[in-house]
Amino acid sequence: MPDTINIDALVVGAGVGGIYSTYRLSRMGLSVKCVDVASDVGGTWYWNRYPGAMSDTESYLYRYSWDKEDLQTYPWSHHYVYQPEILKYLQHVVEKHDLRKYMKFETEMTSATWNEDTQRWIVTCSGSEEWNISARYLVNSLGLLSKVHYPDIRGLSSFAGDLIHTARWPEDLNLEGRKVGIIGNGSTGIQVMTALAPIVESLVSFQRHPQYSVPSGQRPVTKEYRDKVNATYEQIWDDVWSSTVGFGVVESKRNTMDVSPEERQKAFQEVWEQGNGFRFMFSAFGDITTSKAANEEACKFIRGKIDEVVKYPRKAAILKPKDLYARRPLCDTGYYEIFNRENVDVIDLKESPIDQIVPEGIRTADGTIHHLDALIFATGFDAIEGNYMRVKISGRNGKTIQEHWKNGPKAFGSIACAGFPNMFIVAGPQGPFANFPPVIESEINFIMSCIEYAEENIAAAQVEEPNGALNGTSNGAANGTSSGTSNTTANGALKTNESYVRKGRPMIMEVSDEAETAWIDLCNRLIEGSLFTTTASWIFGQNIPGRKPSTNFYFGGLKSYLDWVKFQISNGFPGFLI
Ligand code: NA7
Repeated sequence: MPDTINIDALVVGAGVGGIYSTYRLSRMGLSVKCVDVASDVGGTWYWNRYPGAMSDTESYLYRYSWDKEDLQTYPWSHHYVYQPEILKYLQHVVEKHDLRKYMKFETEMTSATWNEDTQRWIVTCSGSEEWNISARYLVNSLGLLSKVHYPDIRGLSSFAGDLIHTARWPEDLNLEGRKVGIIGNGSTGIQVMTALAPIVESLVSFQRHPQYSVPSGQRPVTKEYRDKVNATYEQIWDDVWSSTVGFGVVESKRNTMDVSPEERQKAFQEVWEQGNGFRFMFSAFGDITTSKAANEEACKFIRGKIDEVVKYPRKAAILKPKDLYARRPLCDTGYYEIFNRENVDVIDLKESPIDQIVPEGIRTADGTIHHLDALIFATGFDAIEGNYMRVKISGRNGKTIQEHWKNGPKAFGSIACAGFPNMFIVAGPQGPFANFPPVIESEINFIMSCIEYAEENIAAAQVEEPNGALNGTSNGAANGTSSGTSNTTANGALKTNESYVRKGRPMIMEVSDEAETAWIDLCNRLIEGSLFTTTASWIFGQNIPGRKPSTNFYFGGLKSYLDWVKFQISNGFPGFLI
């Protein structure tokens, strides 16, 4: 039996969310550990190393807002950061704030069980060595887009060449001069295809639904541009916190059909030239995602661009989407252009579906065998709930997260679940549909407010302790009888908490069923009228065959989420049965 390590807080996952959670908890004076199954920090950016992997948020916003000095000084080379640069940035943050000492890699949480007697989470971890951890707080930052999804295609394991998922890209893989096939043309697929087209012998995209994509506007960052960003950073972040999608783009209120066709064309052309998917969807007009007529205008414009760019009419026809422009908006660095190359082709799976994967490649329903040396799956993720379903997390009365989420994943304010005391989720279900880094920061700030509230209330309760066992000082200097679990900090508050826990009356934060249900109802109401519901994607969990669609995001916008969080905090956390 491995020894049990007693700490205040365990963070699971060392990606963008896990790093910031570890920073906040350690600065609060709590004893904290962070585990990750990977061999280093990075989360999404540790795993997704495929060629062309890039964030589609402007670089100056694809970072933490809380280190003002770093915002001014840390370099970035392009308007959109590529994966190696993002990973380097995250490693830099960890080093700069000395967080590595709290982290343990190649360590996977296998179960987490709430213990009613001790009011603690008992977490088992496997990896290079087995660990049992007993923690008062469990902060899961397991990743929203993390569990890889392979579609169930007949014959998949029979393929004789290299079979690769984009999120598990082998470091030594060389595709130069090889015949490559790819399934999946979402954000990932279009990035990897654009990067591979010039180096492979042939590239065939096996495409089910074509997608709308617009130019990203990728280019190197000039000194003048960087100076301008630095000079206005305060304003930039203020604008993000008061925006809907947090992408640093203008969010128009103008209706598409209120302007003349010429003006409409001009507005679309302007955002097309500036680049960025979220800009195209939200800056020219304000009703692209809510009005079918408006949406059709955007569709017509992009289809026209595909016709202009792609010189082969057969390929252009396959690449032009027929459904609405209502998935997460994509942007690219020359995706449609690659189809002008002789070595790049696209197969319409609607016309001729994949019959089966065979050792030499893919056989489509028309009997053609497409010979391939390598087959890439850019087929996305079992998003949001995927990583939670494979861990046994048992809350109050032994109820598991699988049971709690049997009708779809749900979390109050995206951070906490009813029946799972003192457990928090970063980037859980029903978080704001907006730029991930500011969303993750906002959710963690909310989680930390909950924990701070609990900690402060322990201290207050001690003052009232009748038997005088504790000295009752507000800074929490304990009476020295702590069980010694706090070996990382001399901060008195920590020892006080430990003493209090030992007395059997720990402070806990637990969301009520009613509050959780009310949040889900609100999220359901907010998607009424949204065109996003008209297309099947991971946003509603529909990319996994057989899964019931569920409302996985809060579509009220980042600002309104933050206003709601402020209300929760300033009203003493009404959603919690404290
Ligand atoms: P996505 O956006 O979920 O895209 C997955 C792609 O894989 C999409 O084109 C799917 O086609 C395709 N797919 C999945 N299963 C199949 C089968 N069985 N046959 C053919 N094609 C299939 O994942 P990404 O990794 O691109 O992006 C995920 C998020 O990461 C993205 O939104 C960003 O936030 C970052 P379909 O459209 O379902 O026909």
